[in-house]
Amino acid sequence: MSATLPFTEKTSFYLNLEEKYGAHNYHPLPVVLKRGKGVLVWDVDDKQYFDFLSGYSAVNQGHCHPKIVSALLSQAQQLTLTSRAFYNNRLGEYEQFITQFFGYDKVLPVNTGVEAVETGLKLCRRWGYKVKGIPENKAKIIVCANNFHGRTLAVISFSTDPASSKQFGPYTPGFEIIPYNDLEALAGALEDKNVAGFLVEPIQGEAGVVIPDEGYLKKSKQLCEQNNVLFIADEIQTGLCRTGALLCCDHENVKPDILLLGKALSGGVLPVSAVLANDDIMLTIQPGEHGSTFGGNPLACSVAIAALSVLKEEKMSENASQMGKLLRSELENIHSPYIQTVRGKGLLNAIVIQHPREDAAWQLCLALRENGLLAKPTHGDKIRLAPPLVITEAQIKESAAIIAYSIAAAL
Ligand code: IF1
Repeated sequence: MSATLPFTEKTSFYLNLEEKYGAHNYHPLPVVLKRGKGVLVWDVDDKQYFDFLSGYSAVNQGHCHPKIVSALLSQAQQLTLTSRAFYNNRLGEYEQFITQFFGYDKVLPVNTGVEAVETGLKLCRRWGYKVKGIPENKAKIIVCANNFHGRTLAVISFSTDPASSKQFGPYTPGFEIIPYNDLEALAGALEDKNVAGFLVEPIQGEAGVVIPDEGYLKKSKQLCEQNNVLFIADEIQTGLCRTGALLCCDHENVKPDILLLGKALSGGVLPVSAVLANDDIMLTIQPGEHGSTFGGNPLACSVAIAALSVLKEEKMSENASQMGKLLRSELENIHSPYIQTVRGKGLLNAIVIQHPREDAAWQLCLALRENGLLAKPTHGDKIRLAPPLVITEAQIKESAAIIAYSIAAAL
C-alpha cells in the first residue's frame, strides 16, 4: 500500500471504514468510486477515470447500460424472486432465448461464476457415471496449472496458486492437474478410462492473460472427443465478446460440451451465471439433485436477456476486436525498457512490467490512477487492460497516452 499518495479526506474516510469493519480478503487500489457510465467511472471527489478493469469483465456492456438498467428496474417492480418451487413467467422465455443464442438444448441457471463451475463439475461427474459408465466415485476431471475458476473448496482443491489454497485443506479429490497449452500432457492424461472431463479457460485470465497456441482449443476438443471425455469451457471471463468473438472458443470454431458463463451475463448489475449443455448431458441431473434459491429468478432472467441483446445490437465483439488491435498497436509504440510484453485478444489484454523495483506494477497503477485510468496488477508484474467493450477509438488513444506518460513518470 502506498503511503506516498495524499488521499483526500473523503477517500480516507471510506478506506478507513473498510479497513475497520470489512474482512481483509482484498487489497484494492485506493480509489473510492461512486458513479459509472459506459467506459467512465467517478470517485467520491468527482474525479473521472477510464475503467480498464470493467469489474473483471462483468461490465463488458459499459457501466449502467441504459437498456440493462431499464430491464432491471421494470422487472424489479413486477416480481423479483419466486424460488424454483414455483414457475415464473420470465424463466422459460430466458431459457429459450439463451439456448438459442448459444446453440444448446438446455441451460441450468445459477448465480456466481464459481457456482457455474461447480455445477459444470457435478454435471460432468454425473454424466461420467450415468452415461460413460465410470465406476462409482472414480470419476476424474483434468484441469490446467495456473487455472483460476473461483474460490469454493472444490475449485481451490485444484488451484496451483498457494494464495488460493494454502491452509484451506483438506482438499476435494478427483482432479488431475496438467500444464496449460500442452497437448501431449492432455493426451497422456486422457489415457485413464475414468476421466470424465477436461476443464479449461480458453485464455487464462488471472494467470496474466496467457493465450495458448493457435489450435490448442481445437485439438484438445478433438482429443476429448476421441476419448469420450467432456470438454468444459470456462468462458466466465473470456466469453460474451470480451476477446472479439461471442465466445473465445469461437475463434477456433470449437463448441464446448459444457459451457460456463457468468460476469457479463448481467452486464454487472447483479450476479447471474449459467451452464449450457445438450440433453444427453444436462438431463442426467433430475429434480432435487441440484439447484439454488436465486438461480433463474425473474430479475436475473430479465437482466440477462437485455445484457445479451445489447452485446449483439451494439456489435460489441466487432468493436472489441478492432479496439483491441488499436490498443495493442498504441501500446507497442510506447518505447519503454520497462515494458517486457504487450499481449491479448480483443479487449482482454495485459502488459508485463520488468523493473528492478518489485512493486513497480503497483506504483504504475497508482500513477495511472492519478492520471485518470484504473487498472490493477496481477501476480506482481502484470497489468490487465480490459476496458468496457463500448470504448471508442478516441478513448483508446487518450488511454494509451495516459499509460505512456504514467510509465515515464512512475518507472
Ligand atoms: C475475485 C481474477 C479475474 C474467473 C473464471 C470463474 C471465476 C472467475 C475464469 C469465478 C472469477 C474473478 C474473481 C475476482 C477476481 C477475478 C479475476 F483476477 F481472479 F482472475 F476476473 F481475472 N472462472 N474471476 O475469472 O467467478 O465466482 O467470482 O463470479 O475478486 O476473486 P465468481
